[in-house]
Amino acid sequence: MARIVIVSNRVPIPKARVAVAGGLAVALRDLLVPGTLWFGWSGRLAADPAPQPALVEARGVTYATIDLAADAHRALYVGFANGALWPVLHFRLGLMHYRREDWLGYLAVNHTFASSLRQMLRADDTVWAHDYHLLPLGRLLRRQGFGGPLGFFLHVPFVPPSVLEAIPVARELVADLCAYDVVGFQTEEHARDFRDCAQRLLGAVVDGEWLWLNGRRLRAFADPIGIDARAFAGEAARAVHDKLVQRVADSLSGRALAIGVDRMDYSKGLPNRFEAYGRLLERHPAHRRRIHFLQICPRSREEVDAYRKLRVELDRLTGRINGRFSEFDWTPLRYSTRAAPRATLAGLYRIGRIGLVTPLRDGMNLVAKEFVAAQPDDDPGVLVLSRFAGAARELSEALIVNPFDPDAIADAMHAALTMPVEERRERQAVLKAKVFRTSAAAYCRRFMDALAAQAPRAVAA
Ligand code: GDG
Repeated sequence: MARIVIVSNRVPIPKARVAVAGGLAVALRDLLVPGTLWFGWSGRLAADPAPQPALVEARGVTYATIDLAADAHRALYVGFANGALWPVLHFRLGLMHYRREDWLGYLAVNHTFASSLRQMLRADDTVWAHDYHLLPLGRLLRRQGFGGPLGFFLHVPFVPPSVLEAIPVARELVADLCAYDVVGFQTEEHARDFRDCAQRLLGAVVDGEWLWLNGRRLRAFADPIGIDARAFAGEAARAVHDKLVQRVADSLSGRALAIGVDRMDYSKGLPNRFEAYGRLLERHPAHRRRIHFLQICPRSREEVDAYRKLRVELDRLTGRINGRFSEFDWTPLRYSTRAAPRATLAGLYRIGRIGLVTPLRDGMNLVAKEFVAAQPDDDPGVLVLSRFAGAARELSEALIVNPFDPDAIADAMHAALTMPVEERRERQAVLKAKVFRTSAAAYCRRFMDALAAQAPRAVAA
């Protein structure tokens, strides 16, 4: 069997004898069989990084990482990927800070990645690159003579041509994606937006999920990412005995728990969610003293200005809500910027009466799926889900809201708090079946099948 080579910005090297922890490593677990190679950045900065990757073996998988110079990392990560590309791909043109030197730095790091990886590649390898840090990698690998199957998966949304064109290198980015054989997106809407961009900016010919460009055919399709629902549900059931989960459960004193879990990111719609909670307490005073809202919100990308501003904004809103509604023995909003251990998180979801997932735009949003997987069947909680999360395409039995409308979120919270248990069970049964069906394993299998079906790569138009 051909070797699979995974490429991502960060590489989750497992610690000895510790189970795979989360994120991409969980999603790709089925591919982490002996012989697989995973390549990317070590997470370390070095004054003069060596081009040769450092190798670590764990359970037969080779993890190959390189260090980056501080200015290269700044241009790639802070400057272009998170300062320009992330806001554009989340429809936030006003937050885009494009600098030509960042774009050139982004290209340079992709070049370093390609050269360093190229030394390790065999002719029959299958390469699967991940996410918006690595759009040009496939083209650069081709330029260096790699001829094997090349796939790419975009974890974040894609945008229509009229939005993408705001970034001065829109054409280059679309051309870079077209260098792959298969490009996967979270939803059909994102895949269609990409095909539209390729048609309008490059003159590609679109035929269903296929694109013809310069005599080559590539496929751009939806492959929604899933979670390992069975394992997560088990973890959630066991975590009810977790000390911290028990302490939180005791502290509720019978009140309902509304829970939100998000990296602190402006795409997650946190200020609107906080405001919605204030509206709920204002418009439905009966819920006062009967609910706690716990927002877990680990800090993220603090090198980027917009993220620092968001933190100030959330501190202010928390103070305002608690100042206005608190009673001497009741604090309505608990807000933590520290990350919780994964098992604790699973247990907290399980005791949650409402899961609040209200991003303004999100590729998929795994928290929505984790919340569903964690719920007990007999007395399940209710998921309140933004229509602009990729997850809403699948999880239509959640209470779907427009996250730009705090009153609509407040209405959904009220509906969740007053929903009869029979209706909650019915919704949960359908949601759970979907989350178990669209698993991480199914996601990997679909992508690998698509990549295998693309061979032979070059077909005359
Ligand atoms: C990108 C796309 C897409 C969060 N806080 C803690 C914690 N988490 C975990 C969650 C979840 C993951 O992090 C977050 O995943 P999301 O999907 O919600 O969001 P992004 O980080 O923005 O991910 C997104 C995803 O890629 C996958 O393709 O769905 O649209 O933006 O698993 O549980 N985990 C722990 N402590 C925390 O405090 N342990």
